[in-house]
Amino acid sequence: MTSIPSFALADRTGTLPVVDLFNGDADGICSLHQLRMAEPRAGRLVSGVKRDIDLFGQLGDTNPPSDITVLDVSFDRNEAGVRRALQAGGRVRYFDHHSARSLFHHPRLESHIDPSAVVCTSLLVDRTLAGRFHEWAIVGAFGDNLLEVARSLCAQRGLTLNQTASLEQLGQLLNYNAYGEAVEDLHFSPIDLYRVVHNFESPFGFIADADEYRRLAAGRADDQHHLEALAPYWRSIDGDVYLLPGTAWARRLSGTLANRLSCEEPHRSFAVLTRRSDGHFLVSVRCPAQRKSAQALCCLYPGGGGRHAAAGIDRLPVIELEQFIADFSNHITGKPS
Ligand SMILES: [Mn+2]
Repeated sequence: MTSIPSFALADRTGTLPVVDLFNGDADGICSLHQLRMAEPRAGRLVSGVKRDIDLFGQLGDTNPPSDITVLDVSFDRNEAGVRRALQAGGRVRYFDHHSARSLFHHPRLESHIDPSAVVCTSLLVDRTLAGRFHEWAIVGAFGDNLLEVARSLCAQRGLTLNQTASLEQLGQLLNYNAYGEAVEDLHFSPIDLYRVVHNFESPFGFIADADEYRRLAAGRADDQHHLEALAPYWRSIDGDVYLLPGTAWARRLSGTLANRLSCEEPHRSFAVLTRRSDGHFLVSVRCPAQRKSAQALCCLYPGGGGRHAAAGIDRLPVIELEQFIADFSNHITGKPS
């Protein structure tokens, strides 16, 4: 295994405390890993589950001016935090691929933001570093499900099909680790996982030597066993509704289950309802692209939204379950819109 020699070097700016905020998924971890291999700095790490993107919120209000790097969380959701950090006299470096309508200019704000559908944050960092740790950028792209992009980068680099499959699997496993309602649901806190990843200059070294890699693979296989016994709560010709229990494995798999069902039967619609810790439901809906939109259905409910083929509802009250199923049924049997 190849270890990074040392990352406890002096902060380049010399004066400001260093803070790194990163999404807890594969893309966030692979972005920070590349950046800190190129520019080693020891600082405070801030992260969370994949859906926890309000990372400035974790910093609190009474911080000294800091040198803050932000990776793979929406600028729009963190704009206020960026402004606060700059007003306090700090500096902010921002890498992301989500929409940033509120982006502004400031002499101490450096942004690398590109919402194009063929990039992810790991690839933006890769661009800045001129491809120095390209294989880790590819892992991040696989984690963000940019399969075609990542596979063609592997081919350009001359990786074998086996190596390509290994990087794909690693991206998926790092990404799988980020799903849950809270960090307690995850196998590893994203900060701990990042610290392990950061010992490996090559992803192939991590795959070969990291115990965490094996534990993630085993954990995912274990979680997926639960799905074998799972039957739909409600069925019809055009689609099914699944109810998952309020357990950690269900919260880890709920997003990927909906994707998998619609991949297996692309002509049908699916709703996956997972019990939240407050007893209500988190809902994921997938509809065939040529039929009625998942988004239109979810938008009937408060906290609902998403895209045409994939949408969700943050919190569906338990007492609305039967109404939701009736709406789902009407929606998917309706004529194509
Ligand atoms: Mn991303």
